[in-house]
Amino acid sequence: MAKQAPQSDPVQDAPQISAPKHAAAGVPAVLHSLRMAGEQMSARRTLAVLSKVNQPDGFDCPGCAWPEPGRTHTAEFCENGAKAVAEEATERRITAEFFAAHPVSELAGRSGYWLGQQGRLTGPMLLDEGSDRYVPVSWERAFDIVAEELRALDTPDGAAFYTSGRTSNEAAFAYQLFARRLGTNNLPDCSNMCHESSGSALTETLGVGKGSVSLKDLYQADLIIVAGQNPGTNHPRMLSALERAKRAGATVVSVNPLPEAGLERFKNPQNARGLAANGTKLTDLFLQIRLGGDLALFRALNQLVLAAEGGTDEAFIAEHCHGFEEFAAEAKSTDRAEVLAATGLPWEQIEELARLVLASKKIIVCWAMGLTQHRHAVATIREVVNFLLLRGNVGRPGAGVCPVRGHSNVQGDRTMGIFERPSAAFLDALGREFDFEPPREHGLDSVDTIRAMRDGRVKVFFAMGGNFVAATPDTEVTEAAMRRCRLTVHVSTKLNRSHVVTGARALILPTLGRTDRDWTEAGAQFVSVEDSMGMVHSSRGGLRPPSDGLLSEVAIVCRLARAALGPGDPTPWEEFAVSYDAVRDRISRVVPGFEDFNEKVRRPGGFALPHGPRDSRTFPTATGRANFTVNPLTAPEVPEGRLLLQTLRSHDQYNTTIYGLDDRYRGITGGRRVVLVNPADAEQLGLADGLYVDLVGEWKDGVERRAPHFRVVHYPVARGGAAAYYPETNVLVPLDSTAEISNTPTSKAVVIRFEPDTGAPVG
Ligand SMILES: Nc1nc2c(c(=O)[nH]1)N[C@H]1C(S)=C(S)[C@@H](COP(=O)(O)OP(=O)(O)OC[C@H]3O[C@@H](n4cnc5c(=O)[nH]c(N)nc54)[C@H](O)[C@@H]3O)O[C@H]1N2
Ligand SMILES: Nc1nc2c(c(=O)[nH]1)N[C@H]1C(S)=C(S)[C@@H](COP(=O)(O)OP(=O)(O)OC[C@H]3O[C@@H](n4cnc5c(=O)[nH]c(N)nc54)[C@H](O)[C@@H]3O)O[C@H]1N2
Ligand SMILES: [Mo]
Repeated sequence: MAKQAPQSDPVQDAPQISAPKHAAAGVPAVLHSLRMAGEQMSARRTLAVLSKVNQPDGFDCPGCAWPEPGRTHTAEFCENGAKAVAEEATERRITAEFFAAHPVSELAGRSGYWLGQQGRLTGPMLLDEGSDRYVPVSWERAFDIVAEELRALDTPDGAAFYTSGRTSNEAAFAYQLFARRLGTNNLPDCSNMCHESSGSALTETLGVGKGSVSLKDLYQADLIIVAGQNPGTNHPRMLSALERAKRAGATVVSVNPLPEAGLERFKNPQNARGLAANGTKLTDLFLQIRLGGDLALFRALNQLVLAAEGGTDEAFIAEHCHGFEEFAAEAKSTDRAEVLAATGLPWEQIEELARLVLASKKIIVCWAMGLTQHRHAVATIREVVNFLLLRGNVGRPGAGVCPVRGHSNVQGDRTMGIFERPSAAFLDALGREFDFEPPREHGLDSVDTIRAMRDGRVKVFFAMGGNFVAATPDTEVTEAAMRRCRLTVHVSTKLNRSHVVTGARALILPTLGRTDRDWTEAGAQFVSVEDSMGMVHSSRGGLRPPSDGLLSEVAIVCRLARAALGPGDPTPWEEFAVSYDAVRDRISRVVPGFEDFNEKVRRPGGFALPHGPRDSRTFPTATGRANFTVNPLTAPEVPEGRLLLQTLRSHDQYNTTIYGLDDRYRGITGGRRVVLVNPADAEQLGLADGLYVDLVGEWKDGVERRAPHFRVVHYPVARGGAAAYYPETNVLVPLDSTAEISNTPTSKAVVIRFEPDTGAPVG
């Protein structure tokens, strides 16, 4: 029997606080994930689906982008992967009756959690102009509506095509081809809000905007620095890799304003040590840095390495690098007082880390949103690259850059051409293969898309997955921008906020997820994905789809393309829709590294994409060498009486999808409207633990941004900073507050003040 979703909105925000934990995973994690799965589906289905996660004949976990170890394992998933699977494989269903019973105006008052809990979408739905209810619509009519609205635009640039990072390589390739055939590079994606800063910094310095290490490198490293990342929650399988690295002798350093439980100690539920004892201590040195202090930290480290006798790899620098002299002059001038102020760290700790660095031959730096979502994020990551280049830690085993990607195929989508600023080489190859002239003018990223919708320049918004209005900054501005559109369309698996904040007309196009079987006239199809370390492999779902009314993402793109481009378009969309091999053949001729794609993707475990810096120390940069860069020391400025807020994830959510209200490791349950403040700052600001306050954003545009009704929690965060969950706090992130160069919203650096709880409605 289908599982029933709760009818009333269960979110009663009443946070309960207990002491933070000091270890991650272990048996409670396993039990928790099984309980969550049990709420969504039968025990038989749970077993059937979980036995196929990350197995060679199964599907790629829709959770994070952390790679799978080569050999197969009895269970190659984690607690949060199991939650991601259960969320998708749920037996709950949303039918036409649901939409008949719930007008959009009512759904707009529901929490994101409630919307997500209603189950899988089962048929295409249309919200017509002036109507308050979604009604069923045929696929043909739905595609015709999109085609009509696209044709009504003055220019193809009046449309934007967003992608979230779960979309397969095959769907992504077809999707970008469609957009470019139509004539626009408006291909914003979630990466714009995520690792864009990493891509910008790495492309400039190393020539490839991706990580340069494999799992094997991690196991061989002497020193692993994990900065601005919470793997215990967001990449739990990384903990097994760190555990293995530690057993092989690695030292692990974590740099974070919060003592995250997952990094402190790990109880691996898959081995005896994890089941019985206290688990493995992961972090050898914890640097509790101030928000945004990482640039200063790496500058100080570089200064110390430069000052140490034999500290640098001179041969590597001479042979492979460019710009060393200018960089070194700047780094040597680093002012200690500025470093201490920016990092909040004792100088002895920085020296201790420098000693570890000088004692290590092979170093890897891992990072995620704690580094990428700051105003000076690109400069910070460039300085990380300087740090690694100094001692030759790029392009040899056990060493390199490791930006840990978020969505399970966000890296692959970019490889497939989901990018508003494609390279000329990519466009040339695409144009050659499909015999057309792709648009050359750069398109809009996520932030610029919001501006364009706000200003009436973009009138059709199309999303391949994701939850754009909830994931983007400045919620009120973004929602108003969406409402100005002529048409908003979402290809989705589950209901979310973006379906109920719409343009004049709106469409929901339900699609197959990773866990679903995908059959076409040509037989069983599979798709492919690329993980955070550049490994490409196949993914094949096995479950019966939630309804017969669903199309795959590939089929949706192809049928839409035909409707919009007309019968005269020479692209074989009909063939692509039924045979993903046909799409892969084209990819193999357009995207470097995908030669013989159809053969290589069928190898168990898949194949590795080439990576010049990693494979042969060749650097496809503007200078043809690895570039040192000069990054003036800056840090966020916070006026008296204010704190800097970072917006982060709880243990019980996947981005805007809320699984539950249990942030177990941080000891916060039963509610999400909490703000974590250091007790010493709290005392100065008169913020008693348990007090309810409004968070008020301060930004130079003078606009008041208010997030009402947050419970103050005294928590060991670094001084001067505060932390609260995303997406509840996105209302506070100004649209125009973005990172230099990458244009990524500064979600980890929002200046706030605290005001008494006004009782304003919680949005
Ligand atoms: N279960 C689960 N898994 C996920 C996701 C999810 O929501 N749930 N999301 C996926 C996605 S799309 C992504 S991008 C990743 C995100 O993975 P993370 O980047 O780990 O996610 P955040 O919760 O944003 O955590 C940021 C971490 O950086 C720290 N931090 C914040 N500011 C700074 C700073 O200035 N300096 C330093 N050194 N540290 C800082 C925070 O304290 C926190 O530990 O996870 C992916 N995996
Ligand atoms: N304040 C703040 N804002 C942030 C961040 C932050 O740290 N702080 N992090 C940013 C980051 S790193 C990211 S990546 C973005 C995330 O932004 P998005 O990727 O846009 O958001 P998600 O919440 O991951 O999207 C969830 C929705 O995707 C749909 N979905 C799930 N699986 C599939 C599928 O297989 N196919 C299709 N078509 N749809 C599917 C479901 O309908 C679900 O509701 O948010 C960013 N926003
Ligand atoms: Mo992300």
